[in-house]
Amino acid sequence: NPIGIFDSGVGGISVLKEIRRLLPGEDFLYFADSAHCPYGVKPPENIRRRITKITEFLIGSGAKVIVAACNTASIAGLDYLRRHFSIPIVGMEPAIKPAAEITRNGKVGVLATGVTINGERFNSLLTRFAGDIEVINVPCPGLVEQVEMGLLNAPETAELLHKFLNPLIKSAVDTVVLGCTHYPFLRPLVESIMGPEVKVIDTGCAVAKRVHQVLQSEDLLAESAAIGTGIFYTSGNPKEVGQIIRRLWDQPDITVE
Ligand code: DGN
Repeated sequence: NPIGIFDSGVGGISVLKEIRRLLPGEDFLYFADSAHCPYGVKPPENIRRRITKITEFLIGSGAKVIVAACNTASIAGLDYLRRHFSIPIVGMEPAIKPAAEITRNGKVGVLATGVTINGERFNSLLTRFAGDIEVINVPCPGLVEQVEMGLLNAPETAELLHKFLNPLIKSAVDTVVLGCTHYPFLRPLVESIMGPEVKVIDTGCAVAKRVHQVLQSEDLLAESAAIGTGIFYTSGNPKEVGQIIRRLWDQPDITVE
């Protein structure tokens, strides 16, 4: 059976890539909720309603595990999903713990959506892991939309990023957390603005490892040695969204429905 993975849009593909790298034999179903993107400015109840529908769809299509490849959805509704569905659900969380471990000057910047930064789960992450570290949170409205349009390197995207990164440069952070699954696609731009001394981290790889652990412990790992199959679904226009998906998921032969 496939891994079911979803995001408000195409951002979760950054997580899917890590899962494919670690578990190439697994089939997947990816759901991009493009018609309701961005989640980052919506009331948490609306987000919970959407992700419940999507999870039902993925389970109905045979998913053996669900990956909420969206920090916003995980902050707003992971506990909720876990209460409502009995199959394993893996979620995202901004990389506060690793950032606290690697920072040398005790100053960390977090880029995420407003819902994530204001979420209770995020607050408890800070309480648990940030300790004495100074964490500067920057909500980044508009950035998800740039990625959804495939504008990974456009001047307007760079301009927006300059604006969001400016407070982090001023505070001299040495670590930047990409707390939204869309942002790893902007990593080259973030790195070039912050300079080589600053570490830029996300949790895609850790989440892939967690998926592996969960599948292993539930005895659900794919047995075939062949590369797994994948289907992309979108609540938006399959043609338009398909174009961006093909750019971000640079493997041939994909289906977008
Ligand atoms: N990819 C989502 C996240 O990780 O938070 C973006 C949410 C959104 O749609 N704004």
